[in-house]
Amino acid sequence: MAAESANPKTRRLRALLDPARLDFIMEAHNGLSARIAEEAGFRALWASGLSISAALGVRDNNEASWTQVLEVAEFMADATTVPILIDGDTGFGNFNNFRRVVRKLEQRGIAGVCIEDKVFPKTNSFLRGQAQPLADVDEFCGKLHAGKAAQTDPDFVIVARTEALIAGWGQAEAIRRAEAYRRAGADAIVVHSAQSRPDEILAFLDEWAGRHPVILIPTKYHTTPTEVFAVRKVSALIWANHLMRAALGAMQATAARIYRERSVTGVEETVAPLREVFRLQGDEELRLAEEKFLAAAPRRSAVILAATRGGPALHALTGQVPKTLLRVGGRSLLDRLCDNLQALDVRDIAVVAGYRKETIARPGVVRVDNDRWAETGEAASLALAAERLAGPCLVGFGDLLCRRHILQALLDDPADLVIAADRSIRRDAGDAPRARDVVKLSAGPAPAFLDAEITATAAAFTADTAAFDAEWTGLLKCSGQGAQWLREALAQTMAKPGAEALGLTDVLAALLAAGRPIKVHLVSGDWTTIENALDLAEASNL
Ligand code: SPV
Ligand code: MG
Repeated sequence: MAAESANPKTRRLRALLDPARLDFIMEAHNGLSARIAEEAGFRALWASGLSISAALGVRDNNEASWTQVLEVAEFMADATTVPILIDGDTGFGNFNNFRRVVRKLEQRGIAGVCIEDKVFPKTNSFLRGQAQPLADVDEFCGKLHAGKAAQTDPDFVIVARTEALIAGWGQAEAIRRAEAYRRAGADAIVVHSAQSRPDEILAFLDEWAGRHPVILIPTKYHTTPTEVFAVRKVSALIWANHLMRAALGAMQATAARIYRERSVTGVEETVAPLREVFRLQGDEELRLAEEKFLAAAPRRSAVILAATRGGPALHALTGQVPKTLLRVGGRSLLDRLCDNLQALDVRDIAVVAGYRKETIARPGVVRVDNDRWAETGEAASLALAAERLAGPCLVGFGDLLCRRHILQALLDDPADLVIAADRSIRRDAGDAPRARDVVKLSAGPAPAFLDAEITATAAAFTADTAAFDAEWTGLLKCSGQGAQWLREALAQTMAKPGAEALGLTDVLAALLAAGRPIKVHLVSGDWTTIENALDLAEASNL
């Protein structure tokens, strides 16, 4: 007797052949149905040729190639811990093809194969059964010998199935063939029947007298009580196609109803909830693995401040929507910003909304409401989203239009706090400064084409731009540490008298006052903010 296998699946399938206990092998036809069958309690699975080909939309006539069937069986094996007995049809060729099949099945984690004594290409036994030719007994025995010689796992199971009864060759021929296959090394015998009564099967079992393990497929004689087979020491019953047939009926009814009702609402409560789909797919395992293995790559987030309507110069355009929904080139400022952020792998985006907040509804973007937008400033809006300031995080204004490279440069910068500022301060046609927020740089403006060593030394809103070196774009990037500092500075700022009206430059000033260096990434154009209709018209030049 060969040594026991190290493979628990083949060991369990071999143990299941024990005639002392009747066991059940459940059909499955893909990874999902295999997992469902295992969860129901089945200790082994039948990779049915009929069900797999039906699920693939082809006939059970070897229309799917054996490697295509093997691909399906591999998904089933990956999805489960119980052994799979695969329907090997006629062995997919002669002894030589079957040898290769056995080796490949072992490699793909399949515990056993059942082959039937018909000729390639076979037809399902319940179709024109009497007309189907049987294999030559000696040729089939050679195939069994070759398969047994090819297996490397001592517990891999090869089952021989005779179709003698279905083909109308009678009891004696069924016994003769089963005995020949036993002698050729088959680990168990399947004797198949297409009759609705079990008489010919029971007659076979009586004459066979337990000389070797027997497996039955009671698809047609299904009303026979299971106990009848148990007392006759049948090793296992294969429930051969019932998950495929159950799915088929459910799909037909569901498709018809959805078509009829022109809506999916009616079926919503009869179909499986999505959370059950995700559970069966094993999403929980992936979530835990992500926690374990993705820790080094924190998620990038962004908070966009977009609570205001914009100044009176924009009121003609913002009667129905907040400023951030003004369109440039057919797309809103908010969509443009979010598209760019998402393209840069920023997954968690929150928008602080106030004026006409209900119009801000972008899938995948969280809305944080500032219902007191009319009386409060930027710092108050950001404070409402304070708990979202974590990890690499970008803060910006909803009326910003900028090219993606500016956002990318900030996100890629490892400094804890980085702002983007433009060396040239915006002026209007009459040369009057029209910058919103300005910063003073540690290195002064003139030679400062590169930003490596430049930090901000002051940040303020002022009409006196002469005292400052650059205009702040309104973009701030924080590392995890920077986000913590920002939350602290925000809390300090909001504790000040009159805090409700304060802006983000006040928060930047609080950061600087607390000794937190703010790196300045210098840009030259490629961004703008929208203050009036002319800005909007010119913005499409960007
Ligand atoms: C199968 O499930 O593909 C079988 C069993 O071979 S039967 O359909 O009864 O032939
Ligand atoms: Mg089959």
